[in-house]
Amino acid sequence: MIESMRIGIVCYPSVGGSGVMATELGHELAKRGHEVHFITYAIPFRLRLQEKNIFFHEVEIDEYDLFQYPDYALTLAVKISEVAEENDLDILHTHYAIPHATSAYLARKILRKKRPKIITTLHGTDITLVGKNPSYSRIVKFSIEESDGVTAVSKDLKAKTQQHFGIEKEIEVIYNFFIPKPEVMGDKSLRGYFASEEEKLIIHASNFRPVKRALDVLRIYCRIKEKIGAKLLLVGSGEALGEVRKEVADKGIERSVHFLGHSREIDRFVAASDLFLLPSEQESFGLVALESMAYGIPVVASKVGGVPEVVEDGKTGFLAPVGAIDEMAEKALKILSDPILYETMSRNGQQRAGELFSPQRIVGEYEAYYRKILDTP
Ligand code: GMT
Repeated sequence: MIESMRIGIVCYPSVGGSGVMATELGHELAKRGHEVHFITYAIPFRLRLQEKNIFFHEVEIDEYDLFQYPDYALTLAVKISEVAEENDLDILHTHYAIPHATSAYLARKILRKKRPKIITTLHGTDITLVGKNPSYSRIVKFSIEESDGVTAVSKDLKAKTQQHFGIEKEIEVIYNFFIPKPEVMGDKSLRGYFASEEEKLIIHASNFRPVKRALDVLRIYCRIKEKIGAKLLLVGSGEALGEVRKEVADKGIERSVHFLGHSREIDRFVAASDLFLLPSEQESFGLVALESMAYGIPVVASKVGGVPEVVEDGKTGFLAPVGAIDEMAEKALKILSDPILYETMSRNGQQRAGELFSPQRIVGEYEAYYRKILDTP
């Protein structure tokens, strides 16, 4: 039994895997008796404030005339220092390095008496995209090195962080976890709304940033549709959605592609589908792939970043090189037209999600890591 801790969590409250993970981790830690303080500019969308041991502290964003751009990093640092002092925090866990790890560093400098240990979890583009940008690079490296503990959501992200920043500091790999909703598991009731019984339902959900290669999703789907009846669900919104809509209109397939927009609960759509497509350019983990597997939905994804650590190629789905549209379509068709292969992959996915990426396992790893960092002078 691990003694209870007072933990501050800093994350992005908006839709996105890092914020979702931070929120779910907070819920699980609170259930285990720890006091969990969320510090961010809005209530994280999945946060259940009504639950025991959960607290929320809003960071105000002040828009002063002189500032052309509103500041967040500094007000966050001040808020972290206040919350840490008032609540006697043991641990401050920042999710996504920019600017959270830097604000945490500043907060620790402000504090005079007890300073919480800072743990930074790297999620992906804080290293592979934004972090690499020379305008941020030095401060990202500095903030990682100044954290008391650093975790990465995959072995691949750890390796990339070490290579790119030349960081020698130990980085612990702690995977993401996912808790499937029992009431959604196996629920195919939404299927009939989008597809007929003979048709397959393909899904993609993301923030539709260029890194997600949303046009590849559409093109893979079109190749599948040449061979079998299928409909496509696109969940989410973002800058790349416009070009997808245009191509859908150009091809005249408006009745086959359903744009569902932004959804806070994609579980029901995923569970009702037959296959998830994730042809991203870069993906440090691929939380949606894990979510699909947990609901027994096979995944066809690009072999990139940490995805091969989540999706077991040939067992819980198939992987192919980035941009290999024909190969991904071929592999999708293989899964969709072979009921025995489908069932096997579906079962394997659920088993893998439950064994390797369960909250019991991952939250336990975080607790042990917190304790280790607290015990390190
Ligand atoms: O980096 C992003 O694209 C945003 C970030 C997020 O906040 O959702 O996504 C990253 O973190 C997720 C949670 O750990 C991972 O599942 C995603 O793979 C990762 N995105 C990328 O690496 C592109």
